[in-house]
Amino acid sequence: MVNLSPEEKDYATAQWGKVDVEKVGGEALGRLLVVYPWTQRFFDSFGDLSSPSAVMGNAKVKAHSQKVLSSFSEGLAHLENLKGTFAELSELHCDKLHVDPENFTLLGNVLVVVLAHYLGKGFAPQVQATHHKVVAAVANALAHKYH
Ligand code: HEG
Repeated sequence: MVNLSPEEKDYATAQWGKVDVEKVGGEALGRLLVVYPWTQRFFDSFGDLSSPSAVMGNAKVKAHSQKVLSSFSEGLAHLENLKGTFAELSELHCDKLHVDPENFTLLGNVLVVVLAHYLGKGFAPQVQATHHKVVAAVANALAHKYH
């Protein structure tokens, strides 16, 4: 369970409802691959990732980010049971994909940066704190089945 007050929960859900998930998601995954280039190793079937503009324009990156972000939204709808919601995905990322869970934290942080960009002046410190709690809780849930 996430340690969010009822106000923070309402707030996180409401804010997320306003976000253009397609845009924010594509931007976040693309930026993860540019800012932390070693994360590209999981996506060697994605084609051209040779420059920031290649990454940001890569159709497979965009398509994959939609999967990631819709699953993230699913998490926001189940803040009371994140571990259950992400149990299968946690197993998949551990057993099949071998993704180091540190990467969930990196993606969460990039996502918060992208949200800051979109929310502009609305990104008050308490808003930032709320979003950080949510991404940290999702990262934690995704790492839960690792062994
Ligand atoms: Mg993961 C597949 C969700 C972070 C690497 N990821 C997937 C899928 C979902 C998902 C829903 C599709 C699963 C399926 O096909 O059944 N990923 C997801 C979330 C988050 C996350 C919610 C964090 C918020 N993933 C993540 C990170 C990496 C990664 C940080 C690596 C740096 N994911 C990864 C890879 C695949 C998926 C390599 C398989 C991609 C493919 O080949 O289609």
